[in-house]
Amino acid sequence: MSKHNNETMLQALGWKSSFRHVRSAQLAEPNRSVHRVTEVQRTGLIVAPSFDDERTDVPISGKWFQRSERERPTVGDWVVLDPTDGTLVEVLPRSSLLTRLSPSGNGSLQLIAANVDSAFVVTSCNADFSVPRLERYVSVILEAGIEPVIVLTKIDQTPDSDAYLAQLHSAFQTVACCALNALEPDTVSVLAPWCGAGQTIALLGSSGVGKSTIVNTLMGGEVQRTQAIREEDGKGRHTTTYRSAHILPQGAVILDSPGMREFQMAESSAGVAELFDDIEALAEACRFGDCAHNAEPGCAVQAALALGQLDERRLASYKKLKG
Ligand SMILES: Nc1nc2c(ncn2[C@@H]2O[C@H](COP(=O)(O)OP(=O)(O)O)[C@@H](O)[C@H]2O)c(=O)[nH]1
Ligand SMILES: [Mg+2]
Ligand SMILES: [Zn+2]
Repeated sequence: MSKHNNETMLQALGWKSSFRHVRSAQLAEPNRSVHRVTEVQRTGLIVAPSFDDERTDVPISGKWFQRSERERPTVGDWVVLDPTDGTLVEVLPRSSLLTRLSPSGNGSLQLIAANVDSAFVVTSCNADFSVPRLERYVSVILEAGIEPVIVLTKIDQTPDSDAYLAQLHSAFQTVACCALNALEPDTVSVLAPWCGAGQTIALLGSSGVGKSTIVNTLMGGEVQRTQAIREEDGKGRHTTTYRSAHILPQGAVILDSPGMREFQMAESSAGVAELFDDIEALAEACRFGDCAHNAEPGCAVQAALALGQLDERRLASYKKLKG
C-alpha cells in the first residue's frame, strides 16, 4: 500500500472507523488501495488520495457501464483499485446514497452522492424560495438516511429575511434551518456544527443560490469553479467536470453538485413519513384505516385542521408527496 494511502489519510477524506470491517475484508488481497471518488467525469473518475503518488484519474471500462446505475461509482464512493494498473476493482458498500430520477423522464435513476452524513439544501431569499420544493428535497434526504440542513442564503439582499426564515421554521419544525450571507464568513460559521472532521456534506439546490460561494467561504478562498469546465479531447467531443469535493479547514469533506433545475424525486415514502410524522401520528386516530383525510367521517386529520392545530398548506403537501 502506498505510504500516502494509510488510514490517517483516508480519515481526512471522511473514512470512518465503522468502515474498517469492510476494509479488511475487501483488502484481503495484498497491495490493494482504497480511494475516495471526488469527481465523476464522462469516461472516468477522479480519486483522492492519488494512486502511485501521482495518478488521480481512474478510467472506467465498458464492463462498469453494463452494470445497473446503482452499482456504478458516484462522487463520495470509496473504491478499491487494482495495484498493477490502477483500474477500478470495486465500489465498497455505502453508508448512504442520494439519488434522483433522471430528468430524461424515462424513469432511470441517477446517483447524486454516496457516503454523505448531512445535506445542505440551499435556497435564497428571492424567487427561488419554495417550501414545497424544499419538502421534496428534505423527503429524499431523510429517505437516504442523511441529515438535512436548510440553508437560506442572500439574507443581505432583502429586508425580509426574517419572514423567509419564519416560513422555514413553521414548515420544518424538526429540521435545522440556517440563514446567512454566503459571502460573509461570520454568518457562514453557523454551519460549523456539520463541518467537523470525518463528516461528509452534500450541497443541493438550484443554480445560482450560492452553493459554490458557500464552499469558497468555508475554504477561506476561491477554490470552487462557478461554471463547469469543458475539456476538448482528440475527437472534438468534450468532457464535463460536474462534481467535485473539497476538504474544509474544519475537517469535513464537502461535495458541490451542479445546479439542479428540476429535482425529480426517486422513491421517498419513508422520508415523506418522517418529515410529516405529526400528520402520520394524527392519521392513526382516523376511523378508517384507508382514510384519505378529505371528508371522511371520523377523520382525525381534518379535525386537527378545523381546530387550527394543523396547517392546510402542509396537509396539501403531504397528500401530494404521498401520491
Ligand atoms: N449578496 C449575496 N450574493 C450571493 C450570496 N450567495 C451567493 N451570492 C452570489 O450569487 C451568485 C451565484 O452564486 P454561486 O455560488 O455560483 O451559486 P451556485 O450556482 O449555487 O453554486 C454569485 O454571484 C454569488 O456571488 C449571498 O448570500 N449574498
Ligand atoms: Mg456552483
Ligand atoms: Zn383521516
